[in-house]
Amino acid sequence: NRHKSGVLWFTGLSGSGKSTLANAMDARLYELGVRSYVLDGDNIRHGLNKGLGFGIEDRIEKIRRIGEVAKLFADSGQIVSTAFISPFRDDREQARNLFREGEFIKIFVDCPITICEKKDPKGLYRKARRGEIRDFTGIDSPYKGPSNPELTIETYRYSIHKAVELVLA
Ligand code: GGZ
Repeated sequence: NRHKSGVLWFTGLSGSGKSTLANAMDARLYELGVRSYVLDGDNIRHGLNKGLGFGIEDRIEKIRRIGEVAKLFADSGQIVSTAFISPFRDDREQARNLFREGEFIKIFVDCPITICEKKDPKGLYRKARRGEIRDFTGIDSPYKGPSNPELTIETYRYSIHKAVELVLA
């Protein structure tokens, strides 16, 4: 069962729904017989990116590594979904440059910060507002929205099911 390989590069704020959408997409691809894998904080932070934090230099290095690992997964014939804030354009473009035309699909997971902040499941926005966490994306660290995403999903408008269908299409 041969299929295309490549990367679905989800980018967006903390709490915008990147991991949720990437994991739902992964489940859908599995149903379709497509080999896929998700890279997100859960499987990357404590290993590959251990010791790297949220300052600008560290974020750049984290995204560089994720691009390289995503490339290996794509080389192995899989669709890899990456779910990291990846706040900077240059870093996302550097990742894109590792792939052939059409193999890198950047998906802007678009959710207003007011909504992300209202949900705040881990209480991180609250801590950032109080100054208990520094360099928090959208509060005191920048997020540069993509100017040329292949796709934008306004997650606050859609069910997860609908969002998955939009990505699949
Ligand atoms: C942003 C932070 C920070 C700071 C901890 N800034 O909602 P979450 O918890 O699960 O998603 C956020 C996650 C972001 O990690 P990434 O690897 O995606 O970021 S980046 O691509 O910019 O390197 C949040 C948590 O880590 N978190 N501190 N200061 N998010």
